[in-house]
Amino acid sequence: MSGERYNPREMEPRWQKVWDEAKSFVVRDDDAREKYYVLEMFPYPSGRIHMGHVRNYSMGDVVARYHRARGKNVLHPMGWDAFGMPAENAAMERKVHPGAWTRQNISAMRDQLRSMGLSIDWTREIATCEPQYYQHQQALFIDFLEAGLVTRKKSKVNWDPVDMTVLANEQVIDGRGWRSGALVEQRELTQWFFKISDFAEDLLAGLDTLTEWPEKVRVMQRNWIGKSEGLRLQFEVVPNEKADASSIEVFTTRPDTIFGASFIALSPDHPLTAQLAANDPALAEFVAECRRQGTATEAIEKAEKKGYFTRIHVKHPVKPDATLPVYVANFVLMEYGSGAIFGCPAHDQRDLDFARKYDLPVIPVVLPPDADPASFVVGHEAYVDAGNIFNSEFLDGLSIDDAKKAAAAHFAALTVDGKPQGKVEVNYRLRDWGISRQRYWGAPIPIIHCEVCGTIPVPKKDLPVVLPEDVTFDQPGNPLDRHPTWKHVHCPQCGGAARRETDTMDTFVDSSWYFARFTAPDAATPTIPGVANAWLPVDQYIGGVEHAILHLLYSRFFTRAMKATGHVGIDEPFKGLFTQGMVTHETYKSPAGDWVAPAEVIIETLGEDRKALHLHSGEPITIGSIEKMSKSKKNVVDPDEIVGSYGADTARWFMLSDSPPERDVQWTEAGVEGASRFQQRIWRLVTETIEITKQSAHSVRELDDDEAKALRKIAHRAVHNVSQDIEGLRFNRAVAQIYELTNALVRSSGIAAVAPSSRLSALEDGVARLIQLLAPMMPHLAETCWEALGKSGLVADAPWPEVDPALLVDDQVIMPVQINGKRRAEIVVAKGTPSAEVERLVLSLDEIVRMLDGNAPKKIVVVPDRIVNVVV
Ligand code: ANZ
Ligand code: ZN
Repeated sequence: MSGERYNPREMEPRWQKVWDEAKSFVVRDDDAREKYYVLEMFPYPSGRIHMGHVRNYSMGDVVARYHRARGKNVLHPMGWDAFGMPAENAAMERKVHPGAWTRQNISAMRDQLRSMGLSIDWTREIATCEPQYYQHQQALFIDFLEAGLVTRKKSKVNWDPVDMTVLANEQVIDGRGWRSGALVEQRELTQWFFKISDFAEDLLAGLDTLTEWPEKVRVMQRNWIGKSEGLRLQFEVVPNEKADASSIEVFTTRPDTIFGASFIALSPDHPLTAQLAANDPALAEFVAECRRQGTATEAIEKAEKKGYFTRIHVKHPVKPDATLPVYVANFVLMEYGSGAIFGCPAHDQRDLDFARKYDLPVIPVVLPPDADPASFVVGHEAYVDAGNIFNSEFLDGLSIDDAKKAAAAHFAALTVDGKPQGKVEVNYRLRDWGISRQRYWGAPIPIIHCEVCGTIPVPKKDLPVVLPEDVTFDQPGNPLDRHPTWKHVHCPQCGGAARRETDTMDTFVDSSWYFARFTAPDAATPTIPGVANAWLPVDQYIGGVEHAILHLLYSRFFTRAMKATGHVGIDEPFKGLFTQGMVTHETYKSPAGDWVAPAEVIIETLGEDRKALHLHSGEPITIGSIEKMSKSKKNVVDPDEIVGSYGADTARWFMLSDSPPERDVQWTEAGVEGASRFQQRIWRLVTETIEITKQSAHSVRELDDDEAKALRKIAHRAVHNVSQDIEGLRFNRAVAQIYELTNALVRSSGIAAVAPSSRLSALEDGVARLIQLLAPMMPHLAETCWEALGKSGLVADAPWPEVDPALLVDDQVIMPVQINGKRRAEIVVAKGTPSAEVERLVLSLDEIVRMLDGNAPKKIVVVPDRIVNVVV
């Protein structure tokens, strides 16, 4: 066997079959061992896996295999986020049914994932596009509706004119549809909403409990929820002919700046704006222009600040003789606060831009620390930081926080129009979640519209509401709506003619509870609460940071809503969250300026110089920057090809080894080759160890010599460190530890061959440990080695190696020896060696003897276990 190369192409499928037949990764609920649930974000079945998947699932698999070896009952499932637009686009472009396209992709990607040797319980596989899954989502919808967590309301929506569907605000990027790139329009539609805003405070408070989440994700969620505490403040309108309102209510978080107010601005959608526009065509035109700009928050924030002066005024609430002009402004949202603001240009950048444009006063009222009140002015930048209030009469000298309180108290005691002038209020940026989509390939919303009875939920016994198969995609719009029969039904309440809801659910709904479904994938109800509660929360969730806001927030909402409706007993779905970095690659361009795929490029290396040529034409290729792998730049490598030529273990190893998992990793040919060589090195070490064992079968084993003892220490330390690194998800460091152990073992295998009697057993033990440490990362190679070493059973089933704590203690220390402050030598001594002994050793060192030249040193200072200073 020695000398033969390890052949992953032969061994990998073999072990996959063995694991399958042994049902190694099938997990049971009634297992008494401690549970551990590890989950990677499930993939969209686009057709092929990419390197980002390889990285993501390799990490998850290390965690899963490690915890199994630690004796836990590990749930590690896989499924498909299978609804969504691309399937419908394929239907339109290629005349293939979305279901057929999706299922075919799932089958291809399942094969690819299986070829990676992932320790997944495939008996729990789910696809969100199957009625077996979405019928339970429909049941959840009905339960949420009955619990008051769903509403139907008319609302202005972002309409994607190309995809012909409603988009969530988050799906509008720079005023364009996230998928189509089309300019988004505003439309008013009746939509279904999940009342996520009911949970705003709870979702915010819950973030504090998620201590195993990256801080940056918690910050993003906190900002998204956007809690602000402020004041609703009434401004009395100066009597005029135009408006019949006698007061305007604004929402402000900065009542402390009230003495710096210089204008009022209304939203274009404010009722007073509408009233004024009725008699003011120029204003009406301004409002129309604002509407074209879009409702997406991002669009509003980026647009140039514009306003229209209504020619009405309000009384200044704290300067008796002053008034403030009232504008309509494009940056004031109707959906937030009261749809009106007061502007304080000195301390708000938006207000400042606006004031400069319309020549309004800029009155500073917050004085920066150390600034001189007589000379402080605001130029092009608003002052938004801390300071003390000035120019503000009864607020002068107070801190911002104290002034907020004082202003709130002041206005609470006054009245305008019979209402308190100021009322404290908490606002959230978080809006309700509109889930209606005018698409075919999604879960039908289980509702029936009856002219007599209204909107009636489909009775649960009639679930699932299944998508019809016979649909056409030859025109834009919703195929469900134009299907000849599907929507015509009888009302479940009165039996009269009625109409099915033809909207389907946002695909984010599908992914908001799949982690719970995995705990009972075949149950007749959405979950079996007892089972779900035993498995949940997910102990470690791993995925891309692009899902840091929406998917995670929706899942957190769903878990709360499922708790409210009795489906789970927990609040937070994911105890630990890890967001991995991306996979990058160099980019290549042909002389004509076209992107060239890495597979078509030959790199020639000459010293530091690298030259690229086209594989077929031999044309010179320009090597460009390193970018995230993407089809558009063609800088992708196909996992299938890598697995085909190097094997899955090599791909997995490289994905784990090269950078910290939260950072980007650059895919390089050299890196993969290094990983592949390492694989052969391990195999050589194993076969050589077996060889030595055979040859010394008859020699008597003696006690460990020093070399053997040192090797055992290295091996035990490696087990200890790799365990800690895997638990801390520092895979690259775990890999580095394994390299170190391998080097040590290779070194001593040479020595053991010469002196097997006192060293062989330490070598054998070290090699066995090495294989176990490798098993979560290179599982196929590890099984092959385990078998060759004559170990019983599968390494996948073997318990994680124990560490002897005695072998972890460092009982020797290296002490540097300095002469007159310069390091000249070092000594190795047992820990805790007394100073007198250390002195004796130092004075016998060759270097020291030479430098003292027969003289006695002036002084020797020994810092025990640390350092020795000799003064001459
Ligand atoms: C006066 C003021 C002075 C403000 C100042 C800020 C700074 P957050 O923290 O996000 O809640 N605002 C209120 N309603 C708004 C709306 N519907 N559309 C656009 N802006 C609105 O922001 C609250 C602040 O945003 C409020 O405090 C208000 O401006 C503005 F030096 O009031 B402020
Ligand atoms: Zn009816």
